[in-house]
Amino acid sequence: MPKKYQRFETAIIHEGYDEKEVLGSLVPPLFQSSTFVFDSAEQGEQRFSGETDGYTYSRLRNPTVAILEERIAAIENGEKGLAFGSGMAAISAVLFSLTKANDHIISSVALYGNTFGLLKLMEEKYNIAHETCSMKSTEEIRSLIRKETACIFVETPVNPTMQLIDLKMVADVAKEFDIPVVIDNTFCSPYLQRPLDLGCDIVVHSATKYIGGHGDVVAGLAAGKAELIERIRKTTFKDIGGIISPFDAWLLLRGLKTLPVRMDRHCENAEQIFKRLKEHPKVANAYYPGDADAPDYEIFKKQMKSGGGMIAFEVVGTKKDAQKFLNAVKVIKLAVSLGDIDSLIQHPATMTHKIVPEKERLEMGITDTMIRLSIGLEAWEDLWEDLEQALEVI
Ligand code: LCS
Repeated sequence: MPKKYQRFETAIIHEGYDEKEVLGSLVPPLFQSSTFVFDSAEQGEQRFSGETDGYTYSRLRNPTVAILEERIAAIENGEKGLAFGSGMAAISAVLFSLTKANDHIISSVALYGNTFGLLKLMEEKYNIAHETCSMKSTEEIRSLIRKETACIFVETPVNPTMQLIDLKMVADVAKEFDIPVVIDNTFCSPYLQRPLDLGCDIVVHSATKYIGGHGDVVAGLAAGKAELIERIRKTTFKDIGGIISPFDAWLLLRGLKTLPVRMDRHCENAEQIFKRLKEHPKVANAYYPGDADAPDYEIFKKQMKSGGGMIAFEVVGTKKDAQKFLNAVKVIKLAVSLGDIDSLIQHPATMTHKIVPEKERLEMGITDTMIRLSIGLEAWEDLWEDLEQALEVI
C-alpha cells in the first residue's frame, strides 16, 4: 500500500491505522486473540489459499501486529514490514530465509554478541561459512565475495564499539553482484538513519531498544522490499514462528509515537556527556558517532541525522577498575539492553559480548576496560555527576 503520510513525525503516529474501521477508537485496539472465526468452510479455504484476504490465526497475521508492520515499513521507507518476538527472532528469520546449507555470509567484524553466536551456529550446523570484513573499502568487500555469498550483514553503529560503516558504499558493491544487504539499525532507530534509502535491502531492529523505548518489551522488526519480506513471511517467519504477541505490538505502537522527541533528547544528553567523558583524566578513550575528531566522522555526516544516545569508553586501568567503576554508579542502572528512557551501563566483555571468544572480541575492539553507556532522558547534569563520582573510585 502506498504511504499516506510522507513526513516521518506524522507517519510514526498515524500510518497503517484508520480509526473509522474500529468504532473511532483513537488508539489502535488490542486484538488479543489467537484465532479468527470463519463465516463458512468455504471462506476458511479461501483465506488459507490466499484467494481472499482476512485473518485466520495469529501466528500468520494479527490485526494489531499488522498496524505495526505497516508502520515500520512506512518509517523505514520499505514496502512491507514484519514484527517478531525479539530482535534475534527477526535476524534469524531473515538470515535463514536468505541462505541454504553451504552458502557464505559476509558480516562486519563487530556484531552484537548473539548475532555473532547465530552466525557461528549457522556455520557449525549448516556449513554456512561466516567471514568478517572491516567494510572500509570496496576492494576489501569485493575480494571476499564468492558465488556462494548469500548476503552481507552489517551493524552500524556497531554494538558496542560505535564504529561506522558506509552503507551506500556496501550496498553499491553488493548490487554489482546481486547480493542482498541486511542492516541492523537498532542503535540509530529509523529516526536517525534510513538504510533502505541508501540501497540496503532489509533493515532489522531489536525493537526492545529505542523503538519500544520504555524497557518493557522484547521484540524485533524487519522492513524492506515486498518481494523479500513476503518471502520471509511465507517461510521462516511462520514456520519457525518467532512472532510478537499482540500486546507487545500494541506497546510498540505506543512507544513509536514518541520516538522522534525521545531520540532528540537522547542525542542532546549524549552530546553533553560525551564531551565531558572525552576530557576526563580517568577515561582513556571515548567513542561517539557525532565526534568530529573520530575517523568515521565523514560517514556519520553522510548517513546519520545525529549521534544517537550510545557512548562507549575505556577507563584508565584494568578490568577490575572497570568493574569498580560500574559498582559505583547510582542514578545510571547497571544493566544490559539500551535505548530506554532510563540510562543503562554495562561491561561488554563480560556481559553482552561474553559469548564472543577473547581473540575475536579483541579483534572487534572490545577491550576489558570498555564500558557501554546508553544515555537516557534524565537531566544530563545528574548523569554527569553520577559518572564523575563513579570515576573517582578508580
Ligand atoms: N541487534 C542489536 C544491535 C542488539 O543490540 C541486540 C540486543 C539484538 C540485535 C538482539 O535483540 P533482542 O533479541 O535482544 O531484542 N542487544 C542487547 C544489548 O546490547 N544488551 O542486551 C541486549
